[in-house]
Amino acid sequence: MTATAALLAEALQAHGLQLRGGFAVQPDEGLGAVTDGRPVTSLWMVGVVGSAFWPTFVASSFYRDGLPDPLDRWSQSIGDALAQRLGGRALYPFDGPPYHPFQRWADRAEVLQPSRMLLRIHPQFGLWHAYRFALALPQALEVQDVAHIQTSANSSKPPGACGSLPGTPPTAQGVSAPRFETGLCATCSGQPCLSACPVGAYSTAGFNLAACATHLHTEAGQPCMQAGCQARRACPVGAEHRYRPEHAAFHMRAFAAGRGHAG
Ligand code: B12
Ligand code: SF4
Ligand code: SF4
Repeated sequence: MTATAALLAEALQAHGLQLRGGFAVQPDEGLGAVTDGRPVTSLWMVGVVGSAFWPTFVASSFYRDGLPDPLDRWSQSIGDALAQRLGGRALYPFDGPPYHPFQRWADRAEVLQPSRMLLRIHPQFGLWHAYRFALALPQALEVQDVAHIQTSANSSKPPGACGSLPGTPPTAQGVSAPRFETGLCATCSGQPCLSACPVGAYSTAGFNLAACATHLHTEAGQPCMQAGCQARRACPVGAEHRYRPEHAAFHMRAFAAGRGHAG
């Protein structure tokens, strides 16, 4: 593992965050230079898996200070400090519109697929993962870093409940997403996410945001508000990584209030 990857992995662990992967950036991708003028040559994705970060975040001043968007501000404090330490720039999923293409970047950084829920599905973590920031760095990404990150992320047994993942492991150049028609969702028995929403917000046609948002403000929507999206919870892949109720409720409150939806 290179010094950059080792430093990142250790620093993130202290916050309950995970180095999710990285990929080499081409000069024509518009990511520009870092502050001292060197070109950005690698992008490193940082995110959450399950509720691992929740206790650290809840213990932080950001959670308690009563100001808006505590999770975004917590993420910024960590991302900006790391970027400064490594001579790079931190990029955030909530900066926009226009937004940085985090899902497309994630596809290049680790083995993911699009899902019926439109979220990216991971063979081990299922739908229970999200991104907090990306670091655009002048340091080159080595194949050994990618191999190390992937080995760490896949150290426990994959679920296999909804089929196996046909993706290939990323290289330092990244991978394109495996085909949706042949992935975990295509082989999922009964596709329970599509029938679990009480107002049918998810279908093969996509996500009906208005139906969901309206429901969340009714009495009948309180189970979603308190325990998280029932459609997402119905997915059997990575079920052991489902968010804790208090963590899920935090995201649902932000989502229903139209104030971000960080996870
Ligand atoms: C706007 C936005 C929304 C909008 C619209 C989402 C949409 N699909 O269009 C709304 C408010 C509905 C929304 C809701 C949620 N979102 Co949202 N959202 C975003 C945000 C901020 C910007 C998306 C965007 O426009 N990107 C710009 C384009 C250029 O980037 P992109 O990588 O190409 O992304 C697009 C494609 O990947 C495409 N896409 C996604 N899946 C598929 C599948 C196929 C087959 C194809 C062809 C395309 C496609 O949709 C993306 C947007 O157009 C992203 C963060 C980010 N910066 O990307 C989070 C993000 C996508 N959301 C996220 C989450 C977790 C949610 C919620 C679950 C939050 C919650 N707790 O309720 C819900 C679930 C709704 C859903 N099923 O999509 C996560 C997804 C993580 C993951 N595992 O994939 C992200 C990445 C934020 C994060 N911090 O990690 N979201
Ligand atoms: S329940 Fe099945 S179809 Fe739905 S997201 Fe999970 S694996 Fe895909
Ligand atoms: S949060 Fe509730 S209403 Fe919204 S999509 Fe999920 S299950 Fe449906």
